[in-house]
Amino acid sequence: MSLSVGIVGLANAGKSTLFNALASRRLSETAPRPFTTIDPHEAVVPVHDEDFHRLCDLIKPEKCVPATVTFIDIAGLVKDAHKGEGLGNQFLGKIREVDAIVHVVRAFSDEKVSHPHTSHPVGSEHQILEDIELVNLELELGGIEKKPTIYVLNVDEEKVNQVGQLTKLIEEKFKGEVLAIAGKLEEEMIDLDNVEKAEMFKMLQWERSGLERLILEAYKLLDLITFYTIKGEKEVSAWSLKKGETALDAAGRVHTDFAKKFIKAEVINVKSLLDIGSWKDAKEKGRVGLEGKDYVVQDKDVIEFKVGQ
Ligand SMILES: Nc1nc2c(ncn2[C@@H]2O[C@H](COP(=O)(O)OP(=O)(O)OP(=O)(O)O)[C@@H](O)[C@H]2O)c(=O)[nH]1
Ligand SMILES: [Mg+2]
Repeated sequence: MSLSVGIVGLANAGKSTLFNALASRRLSETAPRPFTTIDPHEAVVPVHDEDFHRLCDLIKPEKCVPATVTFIDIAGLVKDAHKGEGLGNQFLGKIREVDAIVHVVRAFSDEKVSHPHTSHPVGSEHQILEDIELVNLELELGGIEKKPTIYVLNVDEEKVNQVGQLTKLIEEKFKGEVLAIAGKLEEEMIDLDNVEKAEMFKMLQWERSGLERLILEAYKLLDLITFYTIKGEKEVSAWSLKKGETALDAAGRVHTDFAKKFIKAEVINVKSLLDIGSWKDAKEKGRVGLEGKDYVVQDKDVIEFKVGQ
């Protein structure tokens, strides 16, 4: 299971720009005209996870498979999309199936990029709130049930740390999480290597990229946790699970057969395993727990499933 997130918003809000940044590739065309995106695009994005990287470094398997989030970029919505205006309506079906919505809101100023309808100054609070209302109304009229939503304010880079008030207002008014992200800058950073990126973050006084914040927020919003499996020296994998789900659910996530033939799960927290240094030592020290199918999986558990024939 990869968590799926649909990117919605008005035409020209910067959806494809954000999508490309997430995908680290320019999969969707972006342009300063509305309706640049016609066909929906999907990108499977690995979840950044320090512990997972450390676990891979420790085990050194042939393959490391991170947990992923699938993002779907669709055509921009316009007023009366539910009546068939514009293109976005055709793809609302895609949004029906996703676990969460990222609602991109234009908050950057750029005269070259037209806004599809507003009579307010672009970048003003009025325009931003009106845009959100309009898109939410179209989603509702288009028959999309209310889903967990992250509002992404697509801001100019110097505003990323300066929209606290507006963030609060939107959170209260629309009951969703709000993140300010400089979409264009994040897209431009696709071309930088990790050292250059780190320098850039330092200069901008960012702790982490907006994209990482976005994925973490999606995890939080959907109440997800991560667990890890180690398959001999072959494969270390990270998986997502809903908080409160059991060892049996986790087994089913890895393999339907694992759930059917589940006997026991050997479990250790990743930090303990990293401290101890090897599975064998951890077992000898009695630090690996033996759990039944009802065990509630904890965030960052490393699990070895014991299954029957
Ligand atoms: N200055 C500035 N321009 C941006 C930003 N984000 C996107 N743009 C520009 O705005 C234009 C529209 O961006 P897109 O990502 O194509 O917008 P979209 O929401 O996918 O648009 P449609 O597919 O037409 O609905 C492009 O020219 C982008 O380069 C930003 O943060 N700042
Ligand atoms: Mg687009």
